[in-house]
Amino acid sequence: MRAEPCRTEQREQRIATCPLCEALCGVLVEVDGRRIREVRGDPDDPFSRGYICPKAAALADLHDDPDRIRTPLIRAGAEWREASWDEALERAAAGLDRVRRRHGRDAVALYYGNPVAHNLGLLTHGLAFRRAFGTRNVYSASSTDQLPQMLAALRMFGHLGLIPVPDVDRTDFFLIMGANPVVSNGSLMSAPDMRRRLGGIRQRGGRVVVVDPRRTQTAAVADEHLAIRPGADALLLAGMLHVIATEGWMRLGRFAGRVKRLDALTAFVRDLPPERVAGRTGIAPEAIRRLAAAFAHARRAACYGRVGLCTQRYGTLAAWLLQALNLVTGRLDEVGGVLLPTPAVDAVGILGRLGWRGTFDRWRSTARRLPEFSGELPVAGLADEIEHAGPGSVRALITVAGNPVLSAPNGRRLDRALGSLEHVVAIDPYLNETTRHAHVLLPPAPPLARPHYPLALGSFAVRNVAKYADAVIPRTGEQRHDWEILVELGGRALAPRPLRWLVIRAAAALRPERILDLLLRFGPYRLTLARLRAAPHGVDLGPLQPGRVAASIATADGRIDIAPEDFLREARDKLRAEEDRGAPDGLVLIGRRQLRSNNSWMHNSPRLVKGADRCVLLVHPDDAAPRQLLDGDLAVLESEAGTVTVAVEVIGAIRPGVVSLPHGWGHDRDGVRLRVARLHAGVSANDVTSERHLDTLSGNAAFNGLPVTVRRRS
Ligand SMILES: Nc1nc2c(c(=O)[nH]1)N[C@H]1C(S)=C(S)[C@@H](COP(=O)(O)OP(=O)(O)OC[C@H]3O[C@@H](n4cnc5c(=O)[nH]c(N)nc54)[C@H](O)[C@@H]3O)O[C@H]1N2
Ligand SMILES: Nc1nc2c(c(=O)[nH]1)N[C@H]1C(S)=C(S)[C@@H](COP(=O)(O)OP(=O)(O)OC[C@H]3O[C@@H](n4cnc5c(=O)[nH]c(N)nc54)[C@H](O)[C@@H]3O)O[C@H]1N2
Ligand code: SF4
Ligand SMILES: [Mo]
Repeated sequence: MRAEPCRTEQREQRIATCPLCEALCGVLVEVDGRRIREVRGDPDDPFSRGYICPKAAALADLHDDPDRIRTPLIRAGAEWREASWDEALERAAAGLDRVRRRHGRDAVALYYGNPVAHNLGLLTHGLAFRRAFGTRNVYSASSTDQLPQMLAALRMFGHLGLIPVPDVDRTDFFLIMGANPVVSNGSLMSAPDMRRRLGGIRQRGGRVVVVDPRRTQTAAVADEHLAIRPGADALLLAGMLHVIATEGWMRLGRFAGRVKRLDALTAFVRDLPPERVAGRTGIAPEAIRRLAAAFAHARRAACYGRVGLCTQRYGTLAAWLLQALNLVTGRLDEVGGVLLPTPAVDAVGILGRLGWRGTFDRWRSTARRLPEFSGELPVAGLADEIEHAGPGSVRALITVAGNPVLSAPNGRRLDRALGSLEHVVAIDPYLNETTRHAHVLLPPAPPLARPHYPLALGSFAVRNVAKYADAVIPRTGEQRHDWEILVELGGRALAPRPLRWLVIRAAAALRPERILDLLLRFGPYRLTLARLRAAPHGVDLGPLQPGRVAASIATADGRIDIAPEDFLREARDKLRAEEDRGAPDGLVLIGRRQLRSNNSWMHNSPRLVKGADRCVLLVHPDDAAPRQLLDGDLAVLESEAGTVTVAVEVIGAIRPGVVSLPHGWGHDRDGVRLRVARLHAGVSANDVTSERHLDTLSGNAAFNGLPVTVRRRS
């Protein structure tokens, strides 16, 4: 924020950015002393222009939530007691030190959750913290999310952060696969007010096509909806590429001469015509041909995929073929296609220049042999790493802004495994399903108490904008920022005793704002923090520029690999067999997001959870009838991994054979201190998802397309 001139009574208005999701909406926060009175959209924000979603107002609930933990807690048995920062940090560090000495470095695991991406201090200090522990057991929400897109980027472009964003405001044909941005507000595509932007495409005479097993809120405002069978996106894309290759519609545009192994790709798709993939995809051959032609011939077109595309068995193959489609139709790096932003701090570019372009499969996890990526392991294997109890097993865990008990596949099993650990430290503002297993809970200052700059997400925004906000209500002397906790904890646990305070002081002197200022100065616009402070609504840096992808290709030979060997092998060995399998004969489960919910952690906001319970299973009438299920009935949803009992909503807007349950619910476990959320507990979708049902290449969780049964609860 920067003090605004307008001042009414005690109230003051501060300008900030909502830190809850990737849309980066500008907000005006009215404060009264240390209280938040109101949060509104900032009409002068050049990016969001006043748009906010209902979650912004809930920032006030978050700030004032009596259940938000304000003092460090130490657990003794089932009891918690408040402790000073010094005692809690000392206890937390001593336990980590003990486990490291007894069982080695890898015995301490780290888990970084989704809010890390929205937290400046965790971004500036989190990587060093992780490095300092030197453990191979690093986990994050990435392996329940975008890992397939990262791996495809690494293999094709040589850098796992090189994920181009759709140029929504200038495209004429927007193909959306496995994403529901009208509800999620966009991901790896920061674009506030998606409804307006999609409307803009249609007003320009363009088309929006959504590929999704459910007729989502995004599909409802699109020109066409193709209700694909879950898990078949790679085959659909292969069918489209077949048409484009055989019709001779391929054009590489600026990448002609810089693409290798195109013949291998065309050879692969040659015998996957629409007629062959129609059965498994559930999409008629004529519709696939029509889609391929429309995409190839539109003046400007962009294909975009997200969580639904990634979290399936062939997520990496789908992410690869999606980018191949953009590339062979000349959409990559062109206006109205998919482009790379030029953010004021080019985090992806800086990491690349420092040699950190990402790695894959340098080692495998001990128990499950899941592949490493960029020093991390897939979280689907974490329970096994704890439970195998042999050499190298995990004995301690640090969670930072994560709730894997509700967010990782087979959370029930992980829940049990966490209970067996010798030492757990949680850096989190809530005592929830995961952090209840902590021995020490270290609560950070709330979001509006910290400065905000989208260090990571600027690289995925649909327009170049720079925006910095100071803390709306600065933290008190008693509160600690996340990054300060990392510095103190890391220093105490790892630095040799005589050097400890020196290390901590030196690291603490590198404040996130100072680092940011430096990065801005060396950035493409030579900005400074002072300059951004003087323009609190944000600085518009213009539309995305073509040519950035071409300039950023980081492969050894400078060429794009359009048919990476290991992808092609997997596609030949497994995906082809899939195509012959046809439709699954029973029901399959998919997930969904909800506007008034944010993964697992906003359900303690009274204004967000009010109204009808939202944790319901969507079932098509054709599937409900034979099971004698009526709207509102309780059903037992069961998979190989587990069972939940949940109310059903019978609805036509989902493909027959598919049922949908949102994740992030299930707040009625013992020891959870979320009084509002408990009243709207719901069930956890991840008590049903399986830690064995993974993307075959990357080990990413395959939440979607999981075989399940549904029966009426007797
Ligand atoms: N079935 C199913 N499961 C899914 C998904 C799905 O689509 N279906 N989606 C997956 C995806 S995409 C994601 S990203 C993951 C998310 O998975 P996670 O990141 O593990 O979980 P979140 O629900 O985001 O929990 C965030 C945690 O951070 C805490 N927190 C919030 N803000 C801060 C902060 O500023 N500092 C600190 N220290 N803590 C904070 C909250 O209290 C909460 O405990 O879930 C995944 N799980
Ligand atoms: N309100 C709200 N906003 C959020 C979040 C939230 O929890 N609530 N979470 C944030 C996070 S962490 C993320 S990563 C983003 C995610 O952003 P999105 O990817 O837009 O999120 P989802 O709504 O999960 O969309 C996934 C879609 O994929 C569909 N789907 C499922 N299986 C398949 C399949 O096999 N093929 C295809 N083609 N589609 C399939 C689902 O029906 C669903 O509509 O949202 C972010 N924004
Ligand atoms: S869409 Fe909602 S949650 Fe996301 S940044 Fe905007 S106001 Fe915040
Ligand atoms: Mo996510």
